[in-house]
Formats: sequence, structure tokens, C-alpha cells
Amino acid sequence: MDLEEAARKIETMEVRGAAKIARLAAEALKDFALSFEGSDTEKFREEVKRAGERLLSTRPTAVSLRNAVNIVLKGGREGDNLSDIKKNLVMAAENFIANSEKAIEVIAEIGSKRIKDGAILLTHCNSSAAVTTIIKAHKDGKNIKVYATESRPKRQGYITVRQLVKEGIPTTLIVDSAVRHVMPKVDLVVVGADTVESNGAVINKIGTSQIALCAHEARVPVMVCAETYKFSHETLAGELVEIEERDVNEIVKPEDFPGVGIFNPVFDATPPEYIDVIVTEEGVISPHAAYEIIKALDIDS
Ligand code: RUB
Repeated sequence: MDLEEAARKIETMEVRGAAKIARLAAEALKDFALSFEGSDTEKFREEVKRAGERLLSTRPTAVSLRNAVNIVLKGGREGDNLSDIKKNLVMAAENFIANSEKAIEVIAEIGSKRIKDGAILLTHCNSSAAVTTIIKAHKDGKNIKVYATESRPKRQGYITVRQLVKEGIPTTLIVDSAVRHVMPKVDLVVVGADTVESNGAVINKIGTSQIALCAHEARVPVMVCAETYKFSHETLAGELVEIEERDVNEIVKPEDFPGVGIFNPVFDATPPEYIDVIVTEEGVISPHAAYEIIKALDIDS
């Protein structure tokens, strides 16, 4: 995979979702390292670092992308000669991808147990961790039904409803603004995450915090499915998570609304008070345990 092609696929959202973009970045760095010709170790390190920066410039919010790049580059800092350095980088990338894929399976296994037979679920956007968990619950014999939001402006909810219906799960598509209206019928909200902050706040698709607020009001628990690569070391060091703003054309054609300001933030932060549990591959945790997870992770920025 050509590095620029990978970066473009992430930028244009041809590949999207925090886990998938992180794995693609790891794969692209691996291929970039393998295609490096020459014997100058310093030049290799510089070029790989620049490649990492290019990948990081694509989308700012998902920390899994940053963690993937940091882990792979860290692998490439180990070794005495270029051949070993390359080998270590490739191994770091392959481990990241394998661990990330395995994490989703484990999360689904654990998360499914928290979904009761007969439950009505609500999900938002399209999270591979959340969708895999819901499908696992269905495969485990739970008789579930799902409300899925459209998830404006990009409508990733369309992907979700198609994935769920393909598995035979009764699924109902709703517009984002119908969430409060349907919430009294819902037993559990299941969403993914782009980033989990050190204080336990979860950054996910815009609208997640409103859903969590409605769930809180209706006393419906909120379950976040997120592998530990989504936990942000940077926030422990005081950094704030940048909320991506995308092209306003994703909402409307600005020329149709002369004089009108248009704002398109695509993620928001749900405070830990509105989240019941985060299901990680390490187990079910309270959002307040995010600090310990980040400390144990040992991913440097
Ligand atoms: C996707 C989104 C998903 C998270 C988690 O946003 O908000 O809920 O990324 O997904 P976008 P996953 O479509 O803008 O990338 O569980 O697959 O990592």
C-alpha cells in the first residue's frame, strides 16, 4: 500500500472508523519501511517519521491512529542496523494490527454478555466494536432489536443498519433528532469511541453526548465498546483532544445559504458521568478507570 494512497483514503473517509484507520496507518507504515531503498539508517528514520506525520495529519481526533503511528515508529527505533530496525518496525506494525483485530473479538465476547435477551438497543454512527458486539449478542441467541441513528452529516448509520439487517437483526433507522423520542423504549445504548480521555470522557461521533444525555434522563445505561488503543496518553499529559471539523459541504451547499454561518464539528465529548461502562479487551471498566488503563499502556507520544 502506497503511503500517500493510504493517507488519502483516510482523509477522504474511504476508510473510516477509528480502529480501521489505525490499522491502515500501521499497514501503510510497514509497507513504506519495506519499500525503503538504501542503507542510510538516519535517512530511513527521518523518512519513516515524516511518513508517520503525514498519516497523523489526515484526521485529528481518533487517538488510535496516533497510538498506531507511535507504536510502529517506536518499533523502528529499536535495532543496531537498518535490517534489524526494519524488522522491528514491521513486527510492531503486524502486532498492532493483530492485537487490534483480536481486541474487537474479545470486546464482542465480553460486551455480548451485558446484553440481555429481549433487549432493545440503540447505536450511533458505525463503530466496528459496537456493531461486532451487537452481532455477537444476536449470535449468542439473544432476541434483540436495534434502533440505529442516521448519523448526520455523513450518515454512517446506513452502513450500520445494512450490517445488522444482513445478520438478521431487526433494525430500525431513525433520524438523529428522534433519539429522545425513542429512548423510553430502549434498554441499552451501545456505541464506540474514537478516544477515551484520562478523565474517562469518551470522544465519539457528534451526537453521542446528546444520546448519552437522553439515556441518562431516561435511566438507560450507556455501554461504550473501545479497545485500549483508544485510550489517550496525551490527555494524561494535559493535552486536549482536537475535535475534527469537516467541510461544510457535507451539510449543505453554502451557496444555497448566503450569509449563513455553517459549522461541521464531527465528534463530541461525553462526560464520564453519562457512561456506565467501557468494554475493553482487558474487561469491563468504569470510565473512571481510564487513568489506570493509560498508565498501564506505556504508549509514549
Ligand atoms: C466513526 C465513529 C465511530 C468510532 C469507533 O466516525 O465515530 O463510532 O470511530 O469506531 P467516522 P470503531 O466515520 O467519522 O470515522 O469501533 O470502528 O473504531
